[in-house]
Amino acid sequence: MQAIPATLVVRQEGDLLLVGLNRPEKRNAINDETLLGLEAVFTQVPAGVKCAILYGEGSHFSAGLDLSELQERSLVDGLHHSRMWHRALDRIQYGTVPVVAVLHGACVGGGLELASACHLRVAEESTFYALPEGQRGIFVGGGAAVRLPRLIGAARMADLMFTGRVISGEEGVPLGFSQYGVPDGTGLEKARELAGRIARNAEMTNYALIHVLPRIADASQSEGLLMESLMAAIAQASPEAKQRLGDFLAGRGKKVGE
Ligand code: 1HE
Repeated sequence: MQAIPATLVVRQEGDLLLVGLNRPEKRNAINDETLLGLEAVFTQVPAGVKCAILYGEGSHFSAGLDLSELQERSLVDGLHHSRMWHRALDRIQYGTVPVVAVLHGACVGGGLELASACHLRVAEESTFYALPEGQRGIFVGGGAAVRLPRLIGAARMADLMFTGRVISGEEGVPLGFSQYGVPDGTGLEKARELAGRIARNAEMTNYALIHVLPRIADASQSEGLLMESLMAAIAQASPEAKQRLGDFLAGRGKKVGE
């Protein structure tokens, strides 16, 4: 198993796992070592962890792909490299725990691709989104062509790449880049609050949201509806669901919004 490189910091806080990109002097540009480290971290999430938070040390979330490693690559190497990104980011999207990303400063190129593989995004005001691939003469390769249109729409993604447009953290909330916009310096606190709520969900609910909901979104209507029924039947039959429903009916459960 790949060791955790110094370009990542990983620590457990109770049932939360905090994973920090830790290459601030290079604006958390993601080199192969960091990417393989992320794959390893999300492949071996310790037992007892119920939710993870991904953030960036320093003044930016991530400046994307480490461009210094790109120049030397052949066509075939480029293909394998992109597939390596897909494999690593799939470990995040389809792993064992929901992942909340905390964004600030640059969230560009591969940094935006990484954020898109997480399940929730909290953006501080300083956040800015861009896909400089368009200006660098390359194309996205870390899954953005699939994941980003589902968040912001294909036309908006194309605009970012055609024109080099930069979207601010605040603008990004209604556009779907993030679900939460927060003042600078408060992203981790908000993520901890959200992760704490997520960690209290029934395990089967979180599993369904990570693994089943995105597959339903990819499926035809009739297949999607069948998958929904199967998942609904499995979830409602679990002892945890029966307990939670019973608690509510006995007046012990929380009301909506509590
Ligand atoms: C880097 C990278 C990088 C910074 N690869 N080294 N991403 C980009 O095209 C974004 C390129 N970066 C920037 O536009 C700026 O660095 C930022 C706006 C993010 C930050 O600006 P600033 O003024 O805070 O930092 P800086 O002075 O530009 O950079 C500090 C150092 O980080 C400097 O190195 P130094 O040795 O001269 O100190 C930079 O070279 C280095 N650095 N960004 C390598 N990206 C799976 S495919 C995905 C394809 C992509 O992601 S393409 C988009 C790449």
